[in-house]
Amino acid sequence: MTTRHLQGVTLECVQGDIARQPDMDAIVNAANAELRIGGGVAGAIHRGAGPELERECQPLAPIQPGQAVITGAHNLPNRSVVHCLGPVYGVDEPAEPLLASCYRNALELAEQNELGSIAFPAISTGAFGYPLEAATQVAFKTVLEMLPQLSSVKHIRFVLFQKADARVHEEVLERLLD
Ligand code: AR6
Repeated sequence: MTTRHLQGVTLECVQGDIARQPDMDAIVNAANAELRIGGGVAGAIHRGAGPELERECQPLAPIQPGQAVITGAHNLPNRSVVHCLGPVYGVDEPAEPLLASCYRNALELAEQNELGSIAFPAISTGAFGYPLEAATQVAFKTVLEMLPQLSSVKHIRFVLFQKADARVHEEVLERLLD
């Protein structure tokens, strides 16, 4: 686990399950365009939230790559879920700005809703095939660029399912900050 304090914001990388982050105001879903239950992160979040989440999502769908929408968290212990549609690697182009938009739009929604903390998974790096290290660089660059604009968000956590992925995040963050 890595923790950094930057411009009044705590930035963390932890190994864990995005659906088990009870101290976070918002958790981010690596969603599908239809905002339905799926595999990976979307499966864990929808299972934790219960069927009311899909019902709340339906009027907001479909969403486009790079877009983010916010809902309640239902049976999850958080206030909100931010649903981001990452790019399918090799299909939705240009991939880098589309992935960056996910992180930027999610943070903007958190600000608009006056949330203090938000946890991200590694969007697009599972079923959507984005190489992990490249995706990690986009994620951290975008978050670091956003830091001066944040006023309500004071705590950003990256939650990686696998230990090796958490290590890649720690290494990329160290390199960017050196
Ligand atoms: N907590 C944290 N990270 C997780 C979890 C979890 N519970 N489960 C998986 N990961 P993915 P995508 C990691 O596939 O690539 C879905 O079926 C995983 O190891 O969830 O954006 C949706 O319905 C990987 O590194 O999201 C969409 O159709 C990362 O989270 C599609 O997959 C993202 O994996 C979205 O694909």
